[in-house]
Amino acid sequence: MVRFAQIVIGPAGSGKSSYVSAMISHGQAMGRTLSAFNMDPAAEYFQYNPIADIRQLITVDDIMADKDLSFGPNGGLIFAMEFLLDNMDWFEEQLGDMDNDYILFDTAGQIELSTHLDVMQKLIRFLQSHDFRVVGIFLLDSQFISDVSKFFSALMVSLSAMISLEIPVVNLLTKTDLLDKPSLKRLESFLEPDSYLLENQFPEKWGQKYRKLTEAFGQLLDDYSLVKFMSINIFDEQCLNDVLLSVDNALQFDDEQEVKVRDFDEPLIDENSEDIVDND
Ligand SMILES: Nc1nc2c(ncn2[C@@H]2O[C@H](COP(=O)(O)OP(=O)(O)OP(=O)(O)O)[C@@H](O)[C@H]2O)c(=O)[nH]1
Ligand SMILES: [Mg+2]
Repeated sequence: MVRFAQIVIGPAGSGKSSYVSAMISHGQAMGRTLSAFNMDPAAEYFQYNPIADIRQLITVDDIMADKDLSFGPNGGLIFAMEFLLDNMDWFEEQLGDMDNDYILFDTAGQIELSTHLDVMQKLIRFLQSHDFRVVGIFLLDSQFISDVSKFFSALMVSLSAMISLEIPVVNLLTKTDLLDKPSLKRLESFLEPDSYLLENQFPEKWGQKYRKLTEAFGQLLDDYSLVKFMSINIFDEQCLNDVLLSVDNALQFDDEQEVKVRDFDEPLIDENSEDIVDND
């Protein structure tokens, strides 16, 4: 059995739930079945219809209302995710056991779940041990390109998530429908960030003070080409198609489909029986 998972991560408000919703509709339009699993215990609103929802197990509101626990929203979220890890039989039941299943996991905005806590890593290991091929989708609001130091810090978050999750990651710059023409043009140079971009775009003062750090980070990006972005406009079907293609590639989704088609076709190829029909 083989199944496919997209783990959608990214800072708060980067467009994770909107991406999941747009991808599900796009999949439907293409005749493909993509499903959504809501993994955000504090979610209030999303447009898709999930096959499973962590809020059926636990919500951050319930935790915050518990006087004995007395957690705020962030502590509450971490508590909820750890509660999930203690209840993996519930998670396993929700996943079902459908061969070739393709699930998008919509996660909470607290990126620390993927960077320096091991919650997401443990969930990914669990999925992998249950026949899932897993890819991370890291979303970043394209507004970040207007402030290079914010973009620089987001690159480090993406890199940190990639390293700690140990899965292939597709990085997406979201909400490009909101960019004007000059910003769209500027966006191009951010898709493959390298030392040249970092050196040339940094505000002079910051650049001088942290020049060595900037150079070292730029060198890392150049040497390993670790962080590349695609831009995504969720209102553009062609763009959704391009992104889905890249993600499918990372998951080696198509290889699996070809094998399945061949498996199915093989019994129909029977040259002898065609000869018999011709002779008749
Ligand atoms: N114009 C535009 N707005 C978007 C897009 N994606 C998301 N938004 C808006 O940005 C806001 C946040 O989007 P969400 O999809 O909820 O973002 P999220 O990452 O799931 O947010 P959290 O779960 O709170 O971390 C909402 O108001 C969306 O309508 C986009 O591609 N274009
Ligand atoms: Mg969301």
